Amino acid sequence: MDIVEKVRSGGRIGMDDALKLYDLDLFTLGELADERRRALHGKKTYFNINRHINPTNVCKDVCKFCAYSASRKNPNPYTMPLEEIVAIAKQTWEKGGKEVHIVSAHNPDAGLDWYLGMFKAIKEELPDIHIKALTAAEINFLAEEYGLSVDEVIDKMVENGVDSMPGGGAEIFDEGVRDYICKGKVSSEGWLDIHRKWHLRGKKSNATMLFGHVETRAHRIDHMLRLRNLQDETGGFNCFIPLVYQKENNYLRVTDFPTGQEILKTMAVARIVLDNIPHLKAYWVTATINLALIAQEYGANDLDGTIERESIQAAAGAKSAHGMPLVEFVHLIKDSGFIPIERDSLYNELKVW
Ligand code: V47
Repeated sequence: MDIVEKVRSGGRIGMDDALKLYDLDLFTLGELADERRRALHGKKTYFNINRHINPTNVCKDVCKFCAYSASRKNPNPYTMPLEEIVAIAKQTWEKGGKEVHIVSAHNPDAGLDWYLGMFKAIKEELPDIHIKALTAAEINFLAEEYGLSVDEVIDKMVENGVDSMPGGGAEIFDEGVRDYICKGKVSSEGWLDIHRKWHLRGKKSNATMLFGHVETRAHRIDHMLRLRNLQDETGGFNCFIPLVYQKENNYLRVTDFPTGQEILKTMAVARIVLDNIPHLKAYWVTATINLALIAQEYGANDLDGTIERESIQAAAGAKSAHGMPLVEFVHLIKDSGFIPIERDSLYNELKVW
């Protein structure tokens, strides 16, 4: 059976077949991914009204791709006081935002109470806001720094009001690439195990993949297959988010960046390989809004949200420092032929725009 027939018959795609998918022409591959997307979601494109908060950029780790950490090329260390974080969450809620997405660096001076207290303080003021916070890399850092087990950190997250986990810190699971780009950070097995433990509590999370730097297509597929295996076990991933590497102000020397075609192919392959993860996010911050809109025809059914402010990828060159106005966002989705669906953080539909 050729690869096109195999996908159409619903067969599971392994490494060799996924490499063959990449070798298809873009339009055939796009059609296959779009068939999968339409079967799952029709023409719906999901987004949420959210705010990213990055409360500290002081980091003990030294990931080569990172332009955000204050110890690298960004010379402005900051750690927000709890009141500032709560004030941002309040502004978000007053403007109709339903989610705060909180991701920090690994700051050894901030203290466990600061890391967890911010969630409690937000929930005391805003009991109904959804807190998506703490990547597996941060959880691993907190466990190591404060002599706790991962389960103990997770207990504290739940007690303090974290609702779901973002997908950051996954980077690329292949150990050789991982050692080269972010040695010392949570291991691939560690990342997967933290999500496994979170899912076993009945909680949901996302998964990212940082691509377009030194990895090969096979490394990307290996990354997807490891996620698919865990998803078979737990069913706890809501969404997969391929993050396109941003090249400015960091120490990762890359000369060969992915073309728009390669980015769209990666989206399409992800939609087909990850047959058990319901949502595929084209994260406009790193893919650019134009390519994210086209990615809707290559398997993507989620565009993240209005974001408002973002500091991690903006430091590396992404045009995300000031988010995206809601009305413009909705019009862009409609004008590209899709139905904008405002969702909550767990993909319940809130409004058809
Ligand atoms: O893990 C760091 C990435 C991630 C760069 O769960 C970079 O819904 C590109 O995880 N170029 C954090 N990316 C952001 C993240 C995320 C984003 C949006 C939605 C969700 C979700 C999660 O940012 C890190 C890292 O992979 N990152 N530096 C860079 N130069």
